[in-house]
Amino acid sequence: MIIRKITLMKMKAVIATDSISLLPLRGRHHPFTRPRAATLSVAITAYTFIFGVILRIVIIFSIFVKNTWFFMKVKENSIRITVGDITRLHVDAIVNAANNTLLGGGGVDGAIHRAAGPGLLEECRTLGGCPTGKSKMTSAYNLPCRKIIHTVGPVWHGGSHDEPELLASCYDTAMKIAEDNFLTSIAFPCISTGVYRYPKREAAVIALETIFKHLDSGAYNGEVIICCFTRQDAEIYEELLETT
Ligand code: AR6
Repeated sequence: MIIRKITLMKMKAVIATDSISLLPLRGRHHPFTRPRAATLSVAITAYTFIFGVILRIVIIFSIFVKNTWFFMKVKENSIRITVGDITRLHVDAIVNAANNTLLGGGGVDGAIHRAAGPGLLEECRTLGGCPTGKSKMTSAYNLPCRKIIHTVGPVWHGGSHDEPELLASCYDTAMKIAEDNFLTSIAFPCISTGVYRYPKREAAVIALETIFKHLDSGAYNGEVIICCFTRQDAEIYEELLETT
């Protein structure tokens, strides 16, 4: 019994040596060990090749398709409220509350154009404007973010002129652009609540509902920032988030 075990161990050792250096040993081997060693070597090569191919597919899929690394999220899906100037944020994209011409204006639109520089206006001239409720993306020029998503919010006329649907569509189309371009951090101002006079609380409810729809469905992977210009605006969002 002990002798058999030792013999078996020796045979395994021979096979292992064979698979490492098969060519130099050719012709000197026991007729039974050579074919087995060759089979083992072929099997190892095949497994290594298949494993390599699978690994590459996983890496390509995770980076380019799901924007993840080995199926782990690069950034946690989250929503954050901040107070300040949106033009200073180091994010993948900031959203501009623009008008139909996309050629600049006051409020956050004016701040973004001033900070981005003349290159932004030049690019915006090529876009042919934008309908209310829709969004278009440009480069960010001198801004610290990578992209600007311009959206056109509705002017408040009392609420019976499709204002809620149009405002929801602003957040929806901007998020869709972020998803299509694999952006993982996006900052929104409080669209339509300045010059366009949309009631702040109603606007915040629509903003959160639409953003959560994208986060919950998994369509968007990353961080969403609501960049409020005043502390009072931020408190509206914080209150709503606490009660949901
Ligand atoms: N960073 C963050 N939020 C800001 C900033 C800033 N730098 N500046 C203003 N806000 P508004 P609208 C806030 O009027 O109501 C423009 O002329 C502001 O406090 O900029 O969608 C366009 O060209 C408010 O909460 O946009 C259009 O004609 C929010 O941004 C029109 O105004 C939106 O206010 C669009 O009106």
